[in-house]
Amino acid sequence: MDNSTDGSEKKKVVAVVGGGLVGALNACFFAKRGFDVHVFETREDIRQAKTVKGRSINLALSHRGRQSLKHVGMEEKIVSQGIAMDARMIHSLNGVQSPIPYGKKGQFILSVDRANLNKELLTEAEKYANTKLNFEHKLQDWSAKTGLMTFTKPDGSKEQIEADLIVGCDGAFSAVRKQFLRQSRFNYSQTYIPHGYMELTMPPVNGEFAMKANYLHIWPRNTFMMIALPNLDKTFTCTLFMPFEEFEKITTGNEVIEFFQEYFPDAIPLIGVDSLKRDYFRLPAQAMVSIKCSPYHIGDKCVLMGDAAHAVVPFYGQGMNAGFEDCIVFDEVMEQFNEDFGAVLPEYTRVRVPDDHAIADLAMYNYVEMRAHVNSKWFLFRKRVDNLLHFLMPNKIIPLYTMVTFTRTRYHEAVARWHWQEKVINRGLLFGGTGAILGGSYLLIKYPPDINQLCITIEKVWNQITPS
Ligand code: FAD
Ligand code: EGU
Repeated sequence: MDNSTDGSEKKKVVAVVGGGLVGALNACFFAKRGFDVHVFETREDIRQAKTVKGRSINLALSHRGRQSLKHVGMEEKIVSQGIAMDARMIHSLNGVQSPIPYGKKGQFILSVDRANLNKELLTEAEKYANTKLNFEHKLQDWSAKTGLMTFTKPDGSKEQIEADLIVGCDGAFSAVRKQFLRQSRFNYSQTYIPHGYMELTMPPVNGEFAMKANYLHIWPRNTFMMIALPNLDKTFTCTLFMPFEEFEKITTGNEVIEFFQEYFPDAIPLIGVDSLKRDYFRLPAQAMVSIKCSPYHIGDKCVLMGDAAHAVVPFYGQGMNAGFEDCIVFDEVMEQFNEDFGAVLPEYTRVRVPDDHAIADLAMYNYVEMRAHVNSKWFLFRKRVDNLLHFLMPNKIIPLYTMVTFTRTRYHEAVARWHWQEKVINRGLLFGGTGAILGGSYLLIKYPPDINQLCITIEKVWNQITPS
């Protein structure tokens, strides 16, 4: 970059630690502002790697994530490589499948391939002349006083690098965050949930998707749950969630089949008996952790974003979306405070912490809720009641997942509004119920209704609560 024209000093150096989803996207945001951007990533370049190891194969991308991609001109490209999911498909134990739309026509979430998304974002970051990607650079330590970072390389050698701003996007087990733990007044909490997850692949049948493609398939069975998202190669990636204790109880191929026979019988022929017996033992179940901390910054030197700042359990499909939204929020604060890091960093912490903590709490709440009493009947019932209330009072009652998934309503405001709605609904049920019975009877006697009009209204309501 040539900054000599405006007479100001050299553009500042921003070190983005972590070239995962949030790090790669963030590099684009900083590069777009003209900073000298250096990305440091432990792994080799995944665009050249033969196999990409890592968490979860596909992810649900929704509005917040898309808006963020749009800021760097990547929305269209990523959306075109995703598969739209217009509804959930709820699988009952007896094999019946019931769709529950996410919203109106044209409201959908996308199933995207994690590795592909990461590759595209790295390639986009690299298009800026002022960006340099450094692979096989593992941050080992850094000094909060001087900002000097130490990286180790695969051959064991070390490299020391300085930057004006360090952006920690190095995931849930962040090395950047280690220095924060030594600061006074830094709050930190982490919780591992008793559940683990395991991914299983459902192959195509005669070259076609084994189940309906444009759905997020869900098998809700209280303690046990499975979900499946479609991939471009016409496979589904099924994710089985259950307590580690239960994972460990199953030790033979036949026990795997018996377990599926009891809880997910319709999935057995689709995954295939032999692959099921094999794949279950290929990798151990993976852990899930929820991490909250604050503040997100140290002075004018360092800031945390993405999972490094807030790992959430995946029970709202929002981890990446929230991390992507972090990038927009930071960019907005940068605009507001003229890229003055000393002012930007505290303001970013101030505005973002309440929202990230809110989504972490919501995801944990939904985990507890689903495990406690969500079977397929309850899931269908709750979503239909939500949709009915929204249909009757479209401006007053908006389902929580709608605010979370399809708007950029601040997460903490969505939670506050949800609490308010629940209050209104409960009062409505109490007073409205009694009032409706009394008032309704009076009106029915005084003004006998036109039976045809009544039937049309009842039919509309009925259509809302019963499956098509
Ligand atoms: P990561 O993706 O973890 O990337 C961190 C990067 O930093 C990695 O590349 C790593 O190699 C690198 N790194 C680590 N340490 C160092 C170091 N010391 N030096 C240099 N580099 C380092 N989110 C959604 O929005 N929708 C979903 O449907 C969804 N489903 C999920 C399902 C499961 C089972 C799980 C576990 C998570 C899911 N998530 C989902 C959450 C999502 O995966 C994360 O929120 C997202 O990956 C966070 O991105 P990140 O870049 O912050 O961290
Ligand atoms: C979990 C793991 C359905 C991908 C939460 C819904 C998820 C995803 C839901 C994973 C559920 C649960 C929502 C979306 C999404 C639902 C949501 C969960 C994607 C409340 C790859 N969740 N997920 N809620 O409403 O808002 O459909 O691993 F089963 S997308 Cl747990 Cl919208």
